[in-house]
Amino acid sequence: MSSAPLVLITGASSGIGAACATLFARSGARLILVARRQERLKELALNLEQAYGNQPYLLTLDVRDGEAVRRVLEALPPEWAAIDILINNAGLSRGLNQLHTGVVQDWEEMIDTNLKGLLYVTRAVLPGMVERGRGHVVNVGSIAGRQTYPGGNVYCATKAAVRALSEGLKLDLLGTPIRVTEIQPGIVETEFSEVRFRGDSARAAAVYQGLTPLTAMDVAEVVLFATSRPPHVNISEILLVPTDQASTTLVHRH
Ligand code: NDP
Ligand code: 8X3
Repeated sequence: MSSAPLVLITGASSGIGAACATLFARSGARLILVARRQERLKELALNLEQAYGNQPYLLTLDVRDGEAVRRVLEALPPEWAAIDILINNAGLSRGLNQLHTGVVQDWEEMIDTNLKGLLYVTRAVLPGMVERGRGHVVNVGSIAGRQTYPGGNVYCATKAAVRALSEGLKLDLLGTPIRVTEIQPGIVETEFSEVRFRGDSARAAAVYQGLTPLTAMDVAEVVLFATSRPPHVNISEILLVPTDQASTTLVHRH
């Protein structure tokens, strides 16, 4: 890989994606940043420019729109087309309902974003990596993909699917130099719970109360580590949790 890898990050407008953008910019990478909120991306780009002289390429894109994803990524200017590292991070949860009281629209949103969105982006980027004989796909899964928790039903299912897809990618890419890593965080304090509880800040804050959660930077550091190993080393998966978290349901609150 060249000294300035080209890194595409989905969900870069907030949380783990924004932290990855910051760390990769600091490490000298060139960045393509994807999210729906253009203003957020512009604000981040300004910060990266001021801090590191980094000028990312911004894509205001909804990963659920498969046709748009294909069109926009196919039309990348040549100097932005040879993506070395794809970080499939865009994702969300909606609600914490029991399945039998679940909201179908919430299910659609989680499946369309966490699962189908990841597939659309990967399908658009991966052929170029295979053709060039280099590349690294990082999928942001979750502890929730390994262990379901009450009310997590569909969200956990999407993350279990991310796990299966990461494994499938590794199998399909065997014999190529392309690497595949799945990062599985536990509780990370980001906008995740605000989104899950649709702006109910008190309920969102309660998720992180009395424990020391991971920060988005903690996760980004692991992503940077996994993607900076020598070419013969593939970090297949990493589960990282706060010291205060033993499982999805067992958390120590002070
Ligand atoms: P945030 O809500 O802070 O960030 C989510 C990011 O995803 C935002 O940048 C958002 O941007 C983007 N996004 C959501 N939907 C779409 C879409 N349709 N198209 C493009 N971008 C989209 O949460 P996190 O940083 O915590 O979440 C990042 C990933 O980490 C998710 O996959 C999440 O499931 C996973 N994760 C989070 C954990 C946590 O505890 N926080 C733990 C384990 C995994 P915009 O709204 O501008 O489009
Ligand atoms: C996000 C972490 O435990 O809230 O994937 O599902 S959890």
